[in-house]
Amino acid sequence: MITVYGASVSPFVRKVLVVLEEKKLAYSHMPLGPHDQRDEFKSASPLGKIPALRDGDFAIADSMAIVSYIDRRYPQSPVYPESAEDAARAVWFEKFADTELGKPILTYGFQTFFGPRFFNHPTDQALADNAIKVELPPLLDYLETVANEPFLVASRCTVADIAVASMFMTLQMAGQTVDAGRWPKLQHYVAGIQGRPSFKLCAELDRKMLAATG
Ligand SMILES: N[C@@H](CCC(=O)N[C@@H](CS)C(=O)NCC(=O)O)C(=O)O
Repeated sequence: MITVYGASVSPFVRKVLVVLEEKKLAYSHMPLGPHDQRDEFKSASPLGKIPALRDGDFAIADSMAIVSYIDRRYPQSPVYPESAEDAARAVWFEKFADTELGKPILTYGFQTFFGPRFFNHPTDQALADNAIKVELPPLLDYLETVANEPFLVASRCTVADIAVASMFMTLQMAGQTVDAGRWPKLQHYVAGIQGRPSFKLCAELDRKMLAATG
């Protein structure tokens, strides 16, 4: 049985949960936070980061490594495309979402929402403003040029869409949406991916967790 460690409010955990849902795999979920001290998590995540995954005797951390494992171990409804070109494009978008797009979104999210709410961390408004007003817009300008279809790569939902839409869900949790006046194609594209049942399930998990943590 697959076990996923990590709360769904993390965009990286969400990515893994959505992949498992899209592939219709059975799994159990332990919605713990980073640096949890339980042995079964610590032995799966050497740096204490979420997500981590265990599948029988095998354990691995990092969403990219996890999704790569899941897709090869359970090949049904693959989230990485077959052709060399499309597979490379999917990895491009996955990495772009996790790192370049993630930097301003996670900075903004931590400063304005997650830090104050979960870590008693005061907001640095200058840092938050710089992330949302200076760092993020050029990245959205780029995405606007590629968000012409329902999917970014290969005419079906791949890890590219899952990683990008997952990161935008974190931005939404911090109270910001993609401005449809400035980035209309991107806004429409993100709404389409987030309308999938796999994303709706994660949104419900987030809602329940936020309700439970007041
Ligand atoms: N590249 C990693 C990033 C994971 C990550 O940074 N997770 C955050 C939560 S969103 C975390 O555990 N942070 C704790 C830390 O950095 O010590 C992945 O894709 O899984």
